[in-house]
Amino acid sequence: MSGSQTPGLAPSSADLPLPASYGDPQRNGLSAADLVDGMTEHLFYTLGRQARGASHHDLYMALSYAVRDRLMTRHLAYKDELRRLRPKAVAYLSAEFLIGPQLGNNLLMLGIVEQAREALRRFGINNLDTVLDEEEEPGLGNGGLGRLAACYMESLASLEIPATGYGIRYEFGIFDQLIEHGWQVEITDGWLKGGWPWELIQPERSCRVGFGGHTEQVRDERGELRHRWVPAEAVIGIPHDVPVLGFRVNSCNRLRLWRAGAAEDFDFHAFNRGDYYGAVEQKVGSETISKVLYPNDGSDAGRRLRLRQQAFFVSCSLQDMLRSLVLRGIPIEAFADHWAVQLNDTHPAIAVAELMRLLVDEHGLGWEVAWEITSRSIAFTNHTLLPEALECWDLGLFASLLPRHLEVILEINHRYLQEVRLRQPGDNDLLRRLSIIDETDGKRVRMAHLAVAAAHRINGVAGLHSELVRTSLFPDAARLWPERFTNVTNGVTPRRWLALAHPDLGTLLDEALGTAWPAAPELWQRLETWQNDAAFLERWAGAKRAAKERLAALIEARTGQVIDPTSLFDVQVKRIHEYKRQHLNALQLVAQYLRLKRGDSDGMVPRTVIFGGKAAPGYAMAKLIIRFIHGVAGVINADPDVHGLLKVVFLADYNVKLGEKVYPAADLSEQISTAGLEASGTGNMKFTLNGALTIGTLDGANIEIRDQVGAENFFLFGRTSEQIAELRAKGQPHDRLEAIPLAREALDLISAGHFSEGDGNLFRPLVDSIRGADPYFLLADFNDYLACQDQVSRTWSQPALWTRRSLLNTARSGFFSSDRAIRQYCDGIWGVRPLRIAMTHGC
Ligand code: NBG
Repeated sequence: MSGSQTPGLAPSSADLPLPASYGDPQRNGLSAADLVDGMTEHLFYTLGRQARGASHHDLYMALSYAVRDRLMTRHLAYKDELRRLRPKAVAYLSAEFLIGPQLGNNLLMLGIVEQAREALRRFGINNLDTVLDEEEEPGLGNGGLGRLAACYMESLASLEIPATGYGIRYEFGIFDQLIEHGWQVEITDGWLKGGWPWELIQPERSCRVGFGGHTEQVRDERGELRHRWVPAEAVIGIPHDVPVLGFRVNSCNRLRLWRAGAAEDFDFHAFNRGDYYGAVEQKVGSETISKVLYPNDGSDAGRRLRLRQQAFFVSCSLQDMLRSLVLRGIPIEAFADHWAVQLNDTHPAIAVAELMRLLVDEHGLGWEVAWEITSRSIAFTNHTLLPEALECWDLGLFASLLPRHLEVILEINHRYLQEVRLRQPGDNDLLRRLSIIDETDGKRVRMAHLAVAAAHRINGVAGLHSELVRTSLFPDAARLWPERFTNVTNGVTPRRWLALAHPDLGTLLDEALGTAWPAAPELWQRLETWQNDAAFLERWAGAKRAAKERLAALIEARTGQVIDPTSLFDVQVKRIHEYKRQHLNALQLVAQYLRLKRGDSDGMVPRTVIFGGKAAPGYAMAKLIIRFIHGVAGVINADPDVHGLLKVVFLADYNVKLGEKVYPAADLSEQISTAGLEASGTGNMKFTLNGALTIGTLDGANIEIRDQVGAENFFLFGRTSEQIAELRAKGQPHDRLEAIPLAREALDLISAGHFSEGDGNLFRPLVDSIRGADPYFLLADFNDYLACQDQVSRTWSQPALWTRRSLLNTARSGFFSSDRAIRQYCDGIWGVRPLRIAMTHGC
């Protein structure tokens, strides 16, 4: 398209100037001296500072800008290649991207950590971490699902797969957690306050999205009846792009996050009437769409706004994809050959209706052609079986905000159910179960059903979960269209979660395996060669000890608690939820405490039990669990009888940044969810990668972790998902507490107020839930859990054995690299291939 001109843009011509570094790795300035030059320029011109007197934050900003320049060189060269070769690309649609701090990661990706260290020394800084610590975490997600999206974006770039991540640029991300008197307090997360150097605003790529209004039918120029939507309101989506570079490759994708703005900043009609506040009102209303990330508390508050958020980012993203075809001269009919659209859970499921609307109403395609394109391009990942997390929208609310989308959905449903009738005539119950519109309790649109009706592939995120998706979540659809259902077990990126987070172990791996290991997990198995080599095991243990010392220092700085880095670090970090059973862990601690009080410390080893995680603000029981952990910690930590055998720590405000400190330091990973309820888990993989041993149930990806690392290197306990299902169906025995004396005593002690300064009522809801219906089966697994913890202690008392098992966990965790998962998506779902670019000058 050389020489062509888009209105308002400069002509694209080979004669126009390019930066000297463009497309040229040799002139790309990756030396320390180049970084110093870049930083100096940015300090001076971008930040308006002299190098003399620059603060740590200034230096963080300057280094980030200098690094971003180097990403841009690659990003623009990659974009040129995409424009030229027009390959198929992935569009990963997700309401959450928990990307974590960017600077350290991008230094690692570019391979310039040492150069950055040296550059900073020129500014009088001897410790890179002091500058890295300046970065505010972009908290654009709740937990696992959002972090998975970030790992996948990184792997896509590292595997050189063209991809865009589409989401929302929330002004306020997940709340910051404070702990006051043992209770969680939520603080607004102002991550943008100090400026965030990683995004580039692209106003000329803005999109317009409608809401409300009515629909009408009009005849087009060929006399055909067409639907037209006349929205009452329009909002503008403005792209904020974050470059995503792959590991030691030149492909640099992007995360395109949409910020909402008013279609017209200022309503002059209102202003001319003298109504200044009315004039800015619409602007304020539109901007609220991208203000805040919803914590997943299932509350009704703001449901309307949440639906607006979803429709907003999905519409902008699909318009953007369609525009990319137009710009590259590709016919709209070829959409599915150029875009693989992945729906990360149901939040973007409205894409099914929006793509149909855009293709039929705006681009004039026939319904059947549009449907074929939609279902060929869209695939859907389910991330949970918990009913409260499966989104449904009240029909009235839906109609008032998205009247045309509702018509489209009703038409999809009508045709879908016709197809079902043909396959299985006369089964009205089946139709009711499959219908996208749920009519059991007022009419509601079931977003998961919409996604299932359209998607050519539907996957769960671990073996057991995908099986349950087939057999219990969508059994009818899976019976009618078995070929559409598949599994892709989650993965995590070994770059951030090992190379970056655990530099000591990274150095050891560099020496043992060569520096390619972060992108070549098949090499990790070679570690087994050293499993009986005392000197190597000593170095392995040394790396772990270094990480533990760092975490101990951080805990002391944050909480004032002094912990012993030689004790067993027993860690449970994740969102607080009853199904994840942090309260099983805490109850077990009460039982251990009772044992110790009786002088029964046989076989116990010094342990530091570390918790971390946020509770959804509206989830009272989860917040009470946090309070309970603090109550138990307070008593145990203050009791001299415990003799240094037990210490309990709660790390406030758990996030990606803190995770990078915690995973490398863990000896034991607690993965103790009620079997059948954790879809996969990804924290479990990060621990394994870092050489922690797991104590866990047969749930989610724990099953595959155990298969990979070997049963003898995994502490297994608890009922299976079938046994839990059976117990759930036939009810649990009433006298079950009789068989678990330690649990009964522990519950009595809690009820007596021993962990709540004598207040017997404080933890009553928790105790009543366990003593009563015990919906998460703590008691069913309690004895087994306790016995398994004893086995952990016995193994810990044989340090050489423990270290050997730690090494085997890392050596055998290659399967859990997100590269493997992304390859599976590429081959089995998306049909996309890598696009390599070798950067040469002027490409
Ligand atoms: C979470 C599951 C985890 C899983 C992640 C990523 C949601 C809705 N689900 O088990 O609870 O690891 O998704 O797939 O956040």
